[in-house]
Amino acid sequence: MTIHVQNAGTINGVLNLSAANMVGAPNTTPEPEGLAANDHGELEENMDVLITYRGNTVYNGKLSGLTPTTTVPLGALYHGESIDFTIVFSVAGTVGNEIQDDSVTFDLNFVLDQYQTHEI
Ligand SMILES: [Ca+2]
Repeated sequence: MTIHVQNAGTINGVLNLSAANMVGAPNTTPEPEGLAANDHGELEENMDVLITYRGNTVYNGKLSGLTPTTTVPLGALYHGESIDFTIVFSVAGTVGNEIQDDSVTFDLNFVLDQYQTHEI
């Protein structure tokens, strides 16, 4: 997905990302899962996330690794600037039945902190 962000203010900033309210659900279990007895929704543990900002990879890991306390520093967002950046969600072909019909919901939180001389 492409996300458009804009610093409509008059001060340069540094944009940070975190996730919150992540809830996975098993829903139905249409076919046996290796851990069917413990099916708790394994999608977030098996979904890969690649976040690229200004051509730089700023996060490359599991969706479950994005937590309210895991701040991903995206980078500078200068006053008056607007940019698009991408988040790619994917699941490796090696993942088995454990994610069938699983779902996950979450929020993405963006925080723009005022520019500090040492950060940009
Ligand atoms: Ca499951």
